[in-house]
Amino acid sequence: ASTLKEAVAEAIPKKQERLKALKAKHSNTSLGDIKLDNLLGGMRGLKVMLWEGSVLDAERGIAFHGKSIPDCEKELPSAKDLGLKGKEMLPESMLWLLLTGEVPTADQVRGLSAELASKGKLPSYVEKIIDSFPKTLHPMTQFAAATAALNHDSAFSAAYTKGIKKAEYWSPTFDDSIDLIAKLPAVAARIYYNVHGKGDGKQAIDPNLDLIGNFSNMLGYGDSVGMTDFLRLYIAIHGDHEGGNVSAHTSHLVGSALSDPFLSYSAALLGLAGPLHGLANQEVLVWFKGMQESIGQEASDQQIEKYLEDTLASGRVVPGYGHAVLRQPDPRFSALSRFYEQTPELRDQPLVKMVQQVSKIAPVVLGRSNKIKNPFPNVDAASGAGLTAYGMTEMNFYTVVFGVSRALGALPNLVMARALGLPIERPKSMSIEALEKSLK
Ligand code: NMX
Ligand code: MLT
Repeated sequence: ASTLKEAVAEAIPKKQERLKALKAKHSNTSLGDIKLDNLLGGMRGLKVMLWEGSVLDAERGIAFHGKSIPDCEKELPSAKDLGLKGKEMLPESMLWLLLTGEVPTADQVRGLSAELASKGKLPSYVEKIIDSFPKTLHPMTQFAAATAALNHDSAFSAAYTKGIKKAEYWSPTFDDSIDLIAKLPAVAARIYYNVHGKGDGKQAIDPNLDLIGNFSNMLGYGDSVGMTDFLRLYIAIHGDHEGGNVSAHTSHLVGSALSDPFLSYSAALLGLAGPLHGLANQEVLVWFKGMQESIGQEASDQQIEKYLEDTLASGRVVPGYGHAVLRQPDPRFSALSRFYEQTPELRDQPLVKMVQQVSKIAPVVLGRSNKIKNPFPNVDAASGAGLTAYGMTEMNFYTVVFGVSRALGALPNLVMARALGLPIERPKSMSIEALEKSLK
């Protein structure tokens, strides 16, 4: 296949066959029973959703079609492989892997980058919508609203109105998904310019650059190879975290009503904007700032320990720590830490040093609580420090960067859900009275 769409078209019949075989043999096989704890505990652990891109293991962390982050770093075409400045894997490579299960060649990635660049410019009505938002409106609210507004030109919506057959749904869903992934950097950069005055607000998209090379230019960091490469790594590893997390699940749920990819992903962004989910990367910086103001930049381990204890005692969460599934340090945290250690200009940055220091103390303090199931750092504990060190100090923009990334996983799932003909999601809910009666 030379294009991603051709590769997806080749992958789909095989998936359909495998699913058909599973259904024929196992439609009534149990995948586990449901306890009251599952119903009241946010459905933790219930296997109730099909999601192809990645699987999260509590101990080993995320695997994208079976590949760990270090595997991806070794195997996926990188900036260097495409002759670009930098060396990190490209989010386009990750997108290809997530959609097809295959590692693309450098040429395939180059073609995909060019396609994304050709579709990256925003229609002027969306620019006007973004420009009309008050600077004080949170960037994530702006991001979700602008993303929803892009559905004006949805190929899926138009095809559905014309009466497209169910077997063909995946094709305009794919077209919308690529269109949206191409435009998210421009939406984000326009918001950054309006709210924080950085970048030049224009969408000068270079057809020979990768998605993140262009994103970095639009944000005003194009001269920094370090920042551009950091963004590539950041956006590649935040792309997918199986299907049950709030943003991914939201896009799946909303998409199951056949809402188009723009609407489905807008809804996902609104979930990502919550402090227990994507906004945690902003919260971490707020927490760090509070700590620096209270105990200073050169705080001792004992002072940090006390600050962590005080946070817990005040009834707040320590942002960047804990996880609903993981029971070990998040390999995405480790990947970012490795990047910091291997990058001389970052290694000694005060915030980077503090991230590393806190990551050794917090697990001990959180581990003393008998209710916190995972005392280890998640990705959000590390991600803001790199952005800050490269000059992006505006922490209310961090979740937008996460939001540019999560589309890489959420949108392929929508394509696959339509290719596999998955139905509208509609679980059963129970009232207390109904539970009392059925559990007597
Ligand atoms: N600080 C303080 N308390 C915590 C923390 C933490 N970092 N993590 C869990 N707990 C508490 C949790 O609030 C709950 O308390 P209660 O019973 O009083 O409601 C108790 O420990 C049990 O929670 P868990 O079963 O360990 O975690 P759960 O699966 O419910 O939640 C998170 C997972 C990620 C929401 C939770 O660990 C948290 O709030 N962490 C801080 C926010 C954060 O970093 N979120 C980012 C997640 C990654 N992402 O990018 O989305
Ligand atoms: C994510 O990346 O979505 C978070 O780690 C949250 C999760 O997986 O539950």
